[in-house]
Amino acid sequence: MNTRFEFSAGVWNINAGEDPFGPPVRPQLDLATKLRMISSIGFEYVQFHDDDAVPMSVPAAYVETEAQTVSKMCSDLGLKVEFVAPRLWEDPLFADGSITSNDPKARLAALDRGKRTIDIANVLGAERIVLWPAREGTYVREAKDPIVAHDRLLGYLDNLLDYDRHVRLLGEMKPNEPMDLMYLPSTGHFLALAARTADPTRVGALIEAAHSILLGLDPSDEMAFALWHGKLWGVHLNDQNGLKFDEDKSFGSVNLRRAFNMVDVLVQNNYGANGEVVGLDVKAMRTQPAEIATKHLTNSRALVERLVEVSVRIDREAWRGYIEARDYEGLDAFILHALMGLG
Ligand code: XLS
Ligand code: MG
Repeated sequence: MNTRFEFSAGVWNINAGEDPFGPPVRPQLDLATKLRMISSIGFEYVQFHDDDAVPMSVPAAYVETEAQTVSKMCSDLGLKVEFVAPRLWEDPLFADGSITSNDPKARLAALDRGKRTIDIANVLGAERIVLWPAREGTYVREAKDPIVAHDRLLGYLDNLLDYDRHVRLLGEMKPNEPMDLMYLPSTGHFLALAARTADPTRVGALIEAAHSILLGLDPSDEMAFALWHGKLWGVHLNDQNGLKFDEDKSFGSVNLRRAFNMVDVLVQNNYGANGEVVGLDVKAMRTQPAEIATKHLTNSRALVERLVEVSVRIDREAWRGYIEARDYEGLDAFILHALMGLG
């Protein structure tokens, strides 16, 4: 069992509050300020998209030098880098997807970008590359050949595994948004693909709670499934109020019991024993004043830590007793009472 987690946040988790319906409401901050904020609230790790670390405008010959500058900024603040993720969804060239695009130019650009991401990660000291295949799906199903699409996804993983012999690839799957329908919508789909790669030992998963909820699944069961495979190499804890857009709400803010079950499965199965950390992919509300726009992160972390205490203190013998008696009504109330501090 692990009760001492290290925490990680993406630089995108400090933002100016823009959404698809409105412009920024807080000042746009530069990378150095965001890193200082993440470090000042006591987080041990930071996560980057490739262009958060090295903007795409930086010519190839200077990527390494620029990444070294970012690496120094992090180490000066005592921050370690958990992963780098290629942003394969923003460039207009990727409008129809990148890895599965019908346009060979887009597919080539996706591969170049994946390799560039690995180069950056190597300088930043991160062996994990997270793939959120945001546009690898369709707006209308007839637009792509699904068999070919899966071949392309497999080929992409194999190419990156071959490019760097140490890199680890973590699929972060999500069933929808921005596309209507995604290929490989769940962790299970991704792990089935991983098993067919040239080196399955270097392909695993990062599970985001909100994404599991969007699938209609219980995130703690999804995490348990990946743990059982030895493949849970990252998590994005957050919350989500039902089947709507990806809300990235503070951890536990919608469903405390669901949050407890996630923490409990991580604690009881020694998550973190191989260097895994707890990522919080949460978004500050648009209403939050700039001076206090890190509370979504600090509150989420505090909640994880409190739920770790619940997981440690809960009376496991009483819990087992309810199971043995097949008194699931009793177990139901027992868990609720524990979460209310009455247990
Ligand atoms: C979006 C994803 C994204 C990834 C990193 O839904 O959660 O933020 O975590 O690319
Ligand atoms: Mg995420």
